[in-house]
Amino acid sequence: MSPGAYAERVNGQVRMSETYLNGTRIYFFGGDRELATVSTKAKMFRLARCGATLVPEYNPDIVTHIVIDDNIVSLHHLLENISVKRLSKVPGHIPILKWPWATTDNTKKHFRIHAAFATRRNSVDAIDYDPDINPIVPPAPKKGKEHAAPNPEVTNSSGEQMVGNPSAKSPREASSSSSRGLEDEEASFEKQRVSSKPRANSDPANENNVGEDPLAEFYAQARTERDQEVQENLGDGNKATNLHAENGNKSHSSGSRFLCDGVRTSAGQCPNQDVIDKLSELKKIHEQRLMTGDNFRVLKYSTAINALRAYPKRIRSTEEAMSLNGVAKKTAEKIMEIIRTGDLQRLHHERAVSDDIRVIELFQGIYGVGRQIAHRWYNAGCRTLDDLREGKGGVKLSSVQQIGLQYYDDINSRMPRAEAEEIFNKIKPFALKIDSKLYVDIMGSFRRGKADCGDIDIIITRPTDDGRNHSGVLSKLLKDLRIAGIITEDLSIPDDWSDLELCYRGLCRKDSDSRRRRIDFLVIPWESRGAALLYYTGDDIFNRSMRLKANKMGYSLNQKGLFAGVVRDPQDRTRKLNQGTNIASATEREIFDKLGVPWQEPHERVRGFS
Ligand code: DCT
Ligand code: MG
Repeated sequence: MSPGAYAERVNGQVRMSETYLNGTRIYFFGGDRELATVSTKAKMFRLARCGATLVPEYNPDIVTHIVIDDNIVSLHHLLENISVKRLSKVPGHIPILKWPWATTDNTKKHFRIHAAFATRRNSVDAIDYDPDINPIVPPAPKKGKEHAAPNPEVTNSSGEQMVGNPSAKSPREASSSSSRGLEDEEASFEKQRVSSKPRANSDPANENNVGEDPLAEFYAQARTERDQEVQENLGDGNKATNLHAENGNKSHSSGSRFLCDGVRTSAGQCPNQDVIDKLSELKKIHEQRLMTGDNFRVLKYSTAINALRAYPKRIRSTEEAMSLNGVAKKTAEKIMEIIRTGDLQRLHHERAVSDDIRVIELFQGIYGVGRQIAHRWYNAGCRTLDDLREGKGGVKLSSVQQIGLQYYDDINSRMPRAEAEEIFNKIKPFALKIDSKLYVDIMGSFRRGKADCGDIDIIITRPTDDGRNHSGVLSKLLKDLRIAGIITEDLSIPDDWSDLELCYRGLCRKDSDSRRRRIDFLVIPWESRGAALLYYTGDDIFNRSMRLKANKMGYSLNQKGLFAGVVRDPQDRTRKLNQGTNIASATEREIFDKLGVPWQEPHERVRGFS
């Protein structure tokens, strides 16, 4: 939903709880244009709760105030959004204010210090200066003397890969915001939410926001909206998809269908795959941008890509493209350009101006290198893999990154299915020799029947009916496989080898003449084997849909099981206040059943196209 549409919706629906913005007609710009982020929605919601009327589109004859999310929006960004060439073209009676202005009942008092752009402070003075209530503000520092405050969002390294840690991800995963755990997607969403909170007291003028999130009460509403939209994109909704639900959905939830509910009717390539490929590239470019501010584009293209994936026919017109969820006019025009010409000029332009992006992507192909590290190396002057090898600009690689660099091509190429099978067939007897009761199987794309595999995902567990378990098995197995020359390098090893739940990542090879291949061992407790099998089989989009459906039904699904009654901390949704009750985990089938999802064999669980 666009911010404008959300503004309209909020105007009609929100119950006013405070009145200090009564009579204002606010145009809010949170940096997003076609798809309103949770943060934007929450802020609009709050404005309306405090009495403001939200103006869906900037119109100087209507708007009384412009409020921007000052953490995200630059001057250029705002002007582009309101289609105005220069700031001076915004009439002087419309103050442009930073978000914190709206959060306290100080609206008149603080006009001047909340002015988003220094050059407009005077005009704001002219309209609203009231010596009784306007505080004396020290003059702005002279040009050249201003010290930029450190920006924690730029320097913050939380997005960086943890190298040599069990949670380190493959380069492929490192480049995506989602990570392996079913829980992680929500966690990453929530982290974004937390990081998008106004920083407590980040603005000295905002004396009332110390230590609390003024938006906390609005997130639940915004999250519900987000979930509805995600579901519309993942499920059949009102729009056509190439899915069908085999049995009527026995869902105890909203009665709508989820992507996981039906088997794909037409196997093979998506009819708009060429469009998806081009939009994916464009999305990747925006993801890689050094500066923040393009998040809304990333979201816009993600939504369009999801909608296209689920669309059963070749798109034929701009109108048809616009009928897809989340596809607005500009994106629809891009879709038609690709369909008509097989190309997208915008992509050429972006590639040309974005050499940094190409280099950063190249560096992210090194195992253990995330976006932040790649940026740091770029900023140190490195442009090629050889620059890194030579330590240009003082760049130093960790031992894992050195392995990633040494086997760059091997790690970044996919192996034929037969090779994965051959390697697995060598490994399995070593495991059974250690303990003949072990359950050892190959998961991921291999189990889904794909013709090529990015890595080998091996799951290990053991029944406990004889009073024994698989503690210590993995370290023995790896030792044997190293001696046999199958495991060649370790990338990330567990902390405590005796745990019943472990994750190991490394490199292996079929024989001494073969390429290195990525391999993961996932050791799991016997009782959670069904949930683990389900999760590690994927594909990731199918998993996401299962999890979303579970959430809608009030459950929580992860690789350990399906849980009922999980309570999350409302302030930090990544934190569970209790673990809930495990209601299904031993077999895949019981999880399907509890969720009312028709049983599907692994090869039928393909939802993505790549
Ligand atoms: N997975 C997931 N979400 C992710 C990543 C992984 O649900 N973001 C699950 C589904 C597949 C499984 O983990 C194994 O992951 P990968 O090996 O990364 O994927 P794959 O499907 O096996 O594909 P590839 O052939 O590229 O390894
Ligand atoms: Mg895999």
